Amino acid sequence: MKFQDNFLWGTASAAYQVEGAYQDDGKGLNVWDAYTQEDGHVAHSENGNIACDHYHHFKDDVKMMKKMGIRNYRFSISWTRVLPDGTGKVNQKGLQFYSDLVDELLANGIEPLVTLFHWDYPLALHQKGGWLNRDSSDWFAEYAKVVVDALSDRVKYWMTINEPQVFIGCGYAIGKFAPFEVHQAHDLTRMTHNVLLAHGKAVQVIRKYAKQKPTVGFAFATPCCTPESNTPEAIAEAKRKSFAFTKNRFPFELAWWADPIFFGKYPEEAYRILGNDMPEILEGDMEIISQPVDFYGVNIYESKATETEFGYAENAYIGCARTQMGWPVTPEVLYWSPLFLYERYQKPILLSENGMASHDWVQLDGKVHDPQRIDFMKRYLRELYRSMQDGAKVMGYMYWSVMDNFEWADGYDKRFGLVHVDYQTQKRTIKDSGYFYRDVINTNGEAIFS
Ligand code: GCO
Repeated sequence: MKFQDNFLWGTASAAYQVEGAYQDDGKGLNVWDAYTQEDGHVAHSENGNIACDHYHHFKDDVKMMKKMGIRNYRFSISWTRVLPDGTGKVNQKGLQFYSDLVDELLANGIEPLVTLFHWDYPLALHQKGGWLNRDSSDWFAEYAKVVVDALSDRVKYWMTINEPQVFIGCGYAIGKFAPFEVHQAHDLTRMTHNVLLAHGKAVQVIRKYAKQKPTVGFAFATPCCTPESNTPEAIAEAKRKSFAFTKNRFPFELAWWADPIFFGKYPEEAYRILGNDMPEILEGDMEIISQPVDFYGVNIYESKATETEFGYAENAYIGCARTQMGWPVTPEVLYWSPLFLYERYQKPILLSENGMASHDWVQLDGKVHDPQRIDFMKRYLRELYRSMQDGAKVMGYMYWSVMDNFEWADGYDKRFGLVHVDYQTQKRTIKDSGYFYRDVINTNGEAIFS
């Protein structure tokens, strides 16, 4: 039992979570840089100033990936490393870092997958209104062009934005992520519309200026519900809930963000529920937003099996295995979610993130034994395999994350990596799961069945 020959086996990271070097070589500040200097936003008042110092360790980090047999690496570009003010002047040294990283990856037989935006929004643009400003999509398109010009001779795979549900939801609705603001629906819908325009314009830029045929998508979060039983009714209900638009969940929904891209319109229920809070849609907007993409990138960690219209039925997971994040271990989500997404949007799925945080440490023998993560990967990947057998078209799987890193509001406590990072010394130690993943990749999936 193997995955298809061209299956993309990889791992993922994001600039702010790993790079550090937050003021080096002309980099401008982003909202995470700026606002996490204030205490109280992040656990232990930590920030990403240094993080894994990947900016200075990238060569060793790529060697480490090679040692784990990694074939694909999804990383993001820090917008303000490339354009310190978000637009205008290009910082050649910042651009060079990504060019060198791409070269290093390719020289080690690792295919790069680039995410243009993974939440580190330029401070200078935030001060001009950020995503509320109708010009924000043009700012993003300008940035996208700079990156595409510099890297597309070597980079084929592109993701525009990562989890808009989460950076708008956590950043501007509930104030948990930078810039730690709380806005009402009227603003949030406008931000959404500008983010979607930015996505669409970036797709246009990539298609127009890429130096080789690009494969373009995004990486979305997904509130995916799984059925409580295998009856047709339970399956239909899980599907309905997965794509439902509810006032309560807004703006964390799936269809709110994906329907405009694939169907050129917001969900019907959104008009009914949001009324006058719906964004202003100018002529031509929906055409820009619904530029064809090549794949549906999705980050999936857990099922929202019991989520109701009114929130979470907490007791449904009593005693259930949970990761260090407190997320229930629900591998069946990798069976149902790709099937539901593929059926609705008819695009190949890229698992752009999946993984777990656990209480890992370097043990007395100098190794990191993380059997839970190995078990987690087996269980989730077996379900993914089953999903593909039953018709979901899946291009690849990117384990989150290549190494332990800065987990946003949770700081450094939560360890998602295949590689352990000692933040005092920057020493890396490949965990048992990193070696297990090497076997998975080398056997094209067979190792998950042993
Ligand atoms: C996200 C982000 C990652 C997180 C990961 C674990 O999707 O939330 O892409 O940056 O670190 O998902 O929470």
